Amino acid sequence: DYPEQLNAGVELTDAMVEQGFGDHTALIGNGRRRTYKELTDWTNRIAHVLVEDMGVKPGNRVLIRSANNPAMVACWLAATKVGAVVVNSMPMLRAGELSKYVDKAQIAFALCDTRLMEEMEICATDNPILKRVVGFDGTSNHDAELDRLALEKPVHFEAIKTMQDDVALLGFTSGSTGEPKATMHFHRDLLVIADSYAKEVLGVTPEDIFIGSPPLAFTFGLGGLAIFPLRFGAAATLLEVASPPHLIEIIEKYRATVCFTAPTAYRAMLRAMDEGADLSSLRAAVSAGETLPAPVYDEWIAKTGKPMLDGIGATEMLHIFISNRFDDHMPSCTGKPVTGYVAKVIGPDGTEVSRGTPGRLALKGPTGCRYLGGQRQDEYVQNGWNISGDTFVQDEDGYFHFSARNDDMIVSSGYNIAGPEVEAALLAHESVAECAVIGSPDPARGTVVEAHVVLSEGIAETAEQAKLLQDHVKSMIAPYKYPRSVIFTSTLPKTATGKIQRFRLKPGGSD
Ligand code: 3SK
Repeated sequence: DYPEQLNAGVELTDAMVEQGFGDHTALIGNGRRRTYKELTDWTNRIAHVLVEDMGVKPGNRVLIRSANNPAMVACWLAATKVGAVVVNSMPMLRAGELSKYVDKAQIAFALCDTRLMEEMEICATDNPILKRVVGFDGTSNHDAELDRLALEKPVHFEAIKTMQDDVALLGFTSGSTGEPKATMHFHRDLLVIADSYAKEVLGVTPEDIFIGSPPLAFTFGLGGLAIFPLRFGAAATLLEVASPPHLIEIIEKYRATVCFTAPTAYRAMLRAMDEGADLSSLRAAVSAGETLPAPVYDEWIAKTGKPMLDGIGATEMLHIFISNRFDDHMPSCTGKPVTGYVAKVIGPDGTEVSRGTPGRLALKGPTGCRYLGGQRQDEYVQNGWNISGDTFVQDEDGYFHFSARNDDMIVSSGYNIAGPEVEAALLAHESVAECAVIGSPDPARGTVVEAHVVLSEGIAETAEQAKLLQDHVKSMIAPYKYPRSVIFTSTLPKTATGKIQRFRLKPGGSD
């Protein structure tokens, strides 16, 4: 139960100070610690800038472009306090990708880390609807326009009295088509995920120190690295570079207790433990975003004595809705629904299938899918059930086991990559006649992006040509989406009507 009048930004800052957490560490990042009181004052100053200098009004969409750092969290909270609708974006996005966000969400304002301004400015030039872009200093040296303006503002701000079901966040997700879609989430939703999953499954306490790799622009990261710690008076450690070695170094340095990352990073942690790394401070290791291989789960228990908590969520549902528990877990199993959520497995006709039979996962709960603009809403929500893009099996005891994704999404090292988007980038190169992109199994990353390419006549199939195409993709779309494997071929498998049969390119996928 939440009051009708509710502002999630206020609940995660001012309300925490009022509850006595003012002197507790809230954020650690870029070599500094900030208490809840400092974070609250910081967000209030930025809120003044948003309203008084930028002219942001309740309901306006504000894009935030940054790597994970305290300044990004402060900007997000401040924009939430002024009743704006925040659109967080990944730092790697190119101008063309940002333009799609701006167009789809009708974004008029942007706050951008000055180190990432180049592509933002190209986007602003191409999109007159984006009327004001203000830079902030992600290193928190207060050396940018937003910081200079904020320093002159008072630390008190009368937050906008939003209602619990006012939209606070637009989470973008690229479906199988690579076309980004925005999912709307209310102020209430931002708190529900903490009060359900984080409380029930993780049992967060003010002594916890969170760490992890998912971008705050991905709702997995926003929940795990900002909302969950701030809701319970705990601390969040924010890493701009979250490569496994850095993650390990910072876990050791701050004695982090709760980690959110993907199996690839946990595998690196296991190897680091063999070399003497001390990760004993971790009491909770949450794995999501890609399938957790049983050997990683087994080895983690053997080395730490604690289970790795596998879970599944979706941007449409905001966060994790099925999870293992500390006292109820097994390998190759995603667990049971989080408190407040109900799940079932359905067949093609929408009715529940019998236990042990694979089918589509359907969910109901306190959060749910609301696509901006409504397109595809009827596909995702049917008869009040959210139909996820995953195939699951529910066993006789009620546990859910992942089988496969239903669409063309490739999940590589925790990143969701839409194959068609990579294909479009490849096809934009003059040397590419045809191509098909698939996910290919990889021992280190789980899956990698693999491009099957038919070259234009006269172009040689060389390693240099493959490298050229990889660089070309990196220059067009976020570099993590580039095909790590490029296979040249003279033809692609097709149906009689000429549709490329990607499944036939996958291992064991021939007829
Ligand atoms: O499982 C996922 O991919 C996910 C998506 C959004 C939020 C949280 C999670 C775990």
